[in-house]
Amino acid sequence: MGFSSSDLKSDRLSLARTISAVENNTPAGKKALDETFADSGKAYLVGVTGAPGTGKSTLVSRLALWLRKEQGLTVAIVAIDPTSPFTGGAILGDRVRMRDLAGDEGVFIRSMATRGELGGLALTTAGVVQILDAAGYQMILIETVGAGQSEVEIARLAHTTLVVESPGMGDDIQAIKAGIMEIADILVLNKADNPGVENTERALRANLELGYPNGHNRKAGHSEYLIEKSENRDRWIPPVIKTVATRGTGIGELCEVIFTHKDNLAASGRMQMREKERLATEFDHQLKLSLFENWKNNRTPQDIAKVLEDVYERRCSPSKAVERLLAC
Ligand SMILES: Nc1nc2c(ncn2[C@@H]2O[C@H](COP(=O)(O)OP(=O)(O)OP(=O)(O)O)[C@@H](O)[C@H]2O)c(=O)[nH]1
Ligand SMILES: [Mg+2]
Repeated sequence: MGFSSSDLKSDRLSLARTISAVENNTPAGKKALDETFADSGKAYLVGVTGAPGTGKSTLVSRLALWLRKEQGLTVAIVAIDPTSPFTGGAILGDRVRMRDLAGDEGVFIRSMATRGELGGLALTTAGVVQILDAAGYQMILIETVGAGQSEVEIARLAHTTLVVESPGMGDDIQAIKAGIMEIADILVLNKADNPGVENTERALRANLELGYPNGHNRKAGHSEYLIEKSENRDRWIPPVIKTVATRGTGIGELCEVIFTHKDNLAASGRMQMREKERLATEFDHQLKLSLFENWKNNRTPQDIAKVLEDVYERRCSPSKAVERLLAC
């Protein structure tokens, strides 16, 4: 079975099947990744992360609508683990009706379950995104619930990462608590219709000022963003954009800032750098995976059980145990 990118473009069913094959890491999935690689690398990837219930799905749906209707771009949405107990995990925001997006050939929506398999979620997501990219989707929006290392890895996949925050959870900024502020290219303060928005905004800006003490205001169209002048090059400072995703307020401005960030990445040469880093990371993951699988295939479970027993009995440290196994 061949997996040409043109098949993926014309046939949504074959696209869905190929994505499943990639998710399940089947031989067909691997083949599809090899065969479509040359056609990928064209899409612009936007990561959307943040604490549960901050309105990520609603925001993603609005962004998709805006990019589709105002910019005429084709859009794919990848929602990772949309089964948050917080909201029951709808892929699309509840106010954005399915009919607004579904049935539109230019939009493809896919959810993925988190899995603990080796190689990890970031690698699987990279694969799925590559397939969508090769199928010709111009913008790919990736939603993850901010909960740790895997979000950071997925954010590295994206060109622009939005960290979504919302007011009304006390004075705590959830993104700071979750340790995901650092990965933000743009901070979205959603639910700006809720009380406490000024406090949250102030706290976010204060936190930013700590990280970027020499920021300078810049204007891009109607929106403001900041650049820190450093010796070698300008440093992008994450702007804070207020939105009410349920009503679609602030979405135009947010899209404008995403494109400003995109231009900034391209002009500064960081776009190419990010791409290279991303591919190098993927290469690294694949190398580790292959080496591990090859190695493990040449050992019997008994070999491994035997050294593990020594570890359990504390006769041998885990690293010594590995050394021993590698030597035999
Ligand atoms: N008042 C208000 N409610 C909003 C806004 N955006 C989203 N919501 C509501 O917040 C709830 C959660 O929205 P979701 O979009 O599912 O949030 P999420 O971050 O994707 O949630 P998880 O994927 O479960 O982490 C829903 O009931 C939305 O209608 C907003 O701007 N204002
Ligand atoms: Mg969601």
